[in-house]
Amino acid sequence: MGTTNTHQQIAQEIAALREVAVISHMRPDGDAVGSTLGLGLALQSLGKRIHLWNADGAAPTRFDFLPGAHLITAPPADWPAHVQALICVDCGEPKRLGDSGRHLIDTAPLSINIDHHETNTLYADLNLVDGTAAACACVLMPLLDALKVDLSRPVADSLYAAVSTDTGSFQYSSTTPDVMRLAARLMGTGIDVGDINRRLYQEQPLSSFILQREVLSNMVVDCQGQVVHFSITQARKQELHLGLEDTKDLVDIIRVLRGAKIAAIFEEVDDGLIRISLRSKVPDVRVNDIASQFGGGGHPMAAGIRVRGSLQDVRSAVLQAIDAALASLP
Ligand SMILES: [Mn+2]
Repeated sequence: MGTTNTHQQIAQEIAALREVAVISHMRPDGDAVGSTLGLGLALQSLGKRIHLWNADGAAPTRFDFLPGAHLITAPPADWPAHVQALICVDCGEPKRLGDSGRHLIDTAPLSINIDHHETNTLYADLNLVDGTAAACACVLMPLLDALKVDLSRPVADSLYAAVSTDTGSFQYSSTTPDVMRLAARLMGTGIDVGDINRRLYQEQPLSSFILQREVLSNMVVDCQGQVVHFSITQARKQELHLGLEDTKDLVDIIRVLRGAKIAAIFEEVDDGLIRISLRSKVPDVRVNDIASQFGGGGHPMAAGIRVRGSLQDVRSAVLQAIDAALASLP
């Protein structure tokens, strides 16, 4: 386990490299994709050769419009000898890189971890982690400054999408004055914020409506309205012709219920693997503490778990832990 380095130290190391790979966590969200592209394109503008990877082998369709999104591929099985470093973005622990990514981090000549997960395990040779930052892109920005990157519109597009998505369109309490100053600075490059927001939030495929209908019909309100949750089996997803990407932001549909403190989604992924998304709406209930009881992690207000077991068993165990957390509230 490493320690945290400064922006200047990391910038100095990166400045000396000619060819680097950037990888994010699997099932990438806007911050993962935006940070990958923002950093990648910035390094490219400094004359470096870049490789952009994630375990899914592409950016999710909804981020297709970001400049450079098509450059993202699956990581190779073995470390390419000519690449000098692996930079991980928005990834709290190696297993979230996927199997090849986890292997590559051990074989890369230099690994650099740039992240904002409070639970980050400082798994790389060099680590730049700020657990209080609203998005990984917020940690990247001072690094790009230290590298003397000339902020271009493509870089600003990506970083803006990253910050916007990780702050729930600047709605979460992580939206500090510094976040708004960063957003203003990105907007100052001339990016089209109206267009980015339309593409991010107002272009949903029909499958997402089918899923929303399913969620609204089957959500469960528990604990005198303090908990709202929804479960979906593998079989039901197949009946509805839903893909992996479709089930991403389900928890955001139910978390807006008035009076709910915790929202949870229980999704059967495959062969007895259950994925759980947890959201808290009150700072007193830290869902990353609940997630860590089941081997998961994340942020105090947003966390996740992947665990083996039956949907029923896993759900009742997690709901019990949520119950206990709520019962311990003052
Ligand atoms: Mn993030």
